[in-house]
Amino acid sequence: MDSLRPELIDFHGVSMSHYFTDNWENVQNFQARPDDILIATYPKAGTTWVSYILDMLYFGQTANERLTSIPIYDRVPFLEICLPSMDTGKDQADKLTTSPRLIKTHFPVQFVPKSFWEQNCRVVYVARNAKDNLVSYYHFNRMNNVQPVPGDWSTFFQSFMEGKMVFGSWYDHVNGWWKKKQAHSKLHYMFYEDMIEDTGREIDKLCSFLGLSPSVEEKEKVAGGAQFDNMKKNSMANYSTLPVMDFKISPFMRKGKVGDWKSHFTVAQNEEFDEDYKKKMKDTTLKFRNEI
Ligand code: PPS
Repeated sequence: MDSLRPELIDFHGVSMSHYFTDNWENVQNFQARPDDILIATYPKAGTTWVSYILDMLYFGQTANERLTSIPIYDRVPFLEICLPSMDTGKDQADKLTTSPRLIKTHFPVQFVPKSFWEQNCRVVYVARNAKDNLVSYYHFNRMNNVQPVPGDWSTFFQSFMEGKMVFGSWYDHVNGWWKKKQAHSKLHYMFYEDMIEDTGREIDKLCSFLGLSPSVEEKEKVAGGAQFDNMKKNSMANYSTLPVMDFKISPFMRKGKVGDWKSHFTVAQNEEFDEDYKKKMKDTTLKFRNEI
């Protein structure tokens, strides 16, 4: 499996791995439809959680078989992914028969295929505080054989601050999408921490953005199914069916918490991180919560 591990490359000024750039031309030419919904995130910010919620909101009532037999990564294709001996995410998205189509991307905003903007599609962006995002990404790279070798914790910690991660700098990503929100009214920018604090409230906000009005029972069903413990034991949501991941090293549904960074950062690392963070985030109105 180690032979699958890619190197980081510089791609149009963003650190990437070839698994997400090999299909670049086709992905850029992807034809979005006006009712497509793009779920955009920096890796490990809560993509699967929000994908699962949207999928349940749209199809949870009508398509029981979908929930019990199709893994979330097939229900919500990952647009730019291009792995050996698997359908590309772009082909998977093209083959979707649902309406709307739910499509996942980790692209920084400038890489998103232009048809999503031309078609004025709805976009849901999920952001997570940098410290927990870093920790989650570290464990993900340890267990996922199609991610670069993470190195030890302190190496990974430095690389994160330098933006040397697949999909580039967290700082550029969250800020790039935040700026886009000012220009594109159909972009719902949400936070992992808010979801942890009050999932029901965040589902309500999502529904109002999407123009959905589920019954109280439907909403409770969605919120219940999307609870961490339930998703963790649901083989259609927990990625246990994907062979490139080694759950013996770390599970995909790992902790699902705000503040786990405290059990990873040393005091010195925390100070270094905060100082660097202030510089990188000085010009933005975007605010994160590292604890709730
Ligand atoms: S990926 O690979 O980028 O698509 O990963 P992504 O889904 O964005 O992020 C994975 C992290 O989200 C946590 N997660 C959840 N937290 C709370 N509740 C629910 N239901 C939930 N589902 C996924 C998951 O555990 C990963 O975070 P960590 O901190 O590693 O546990």
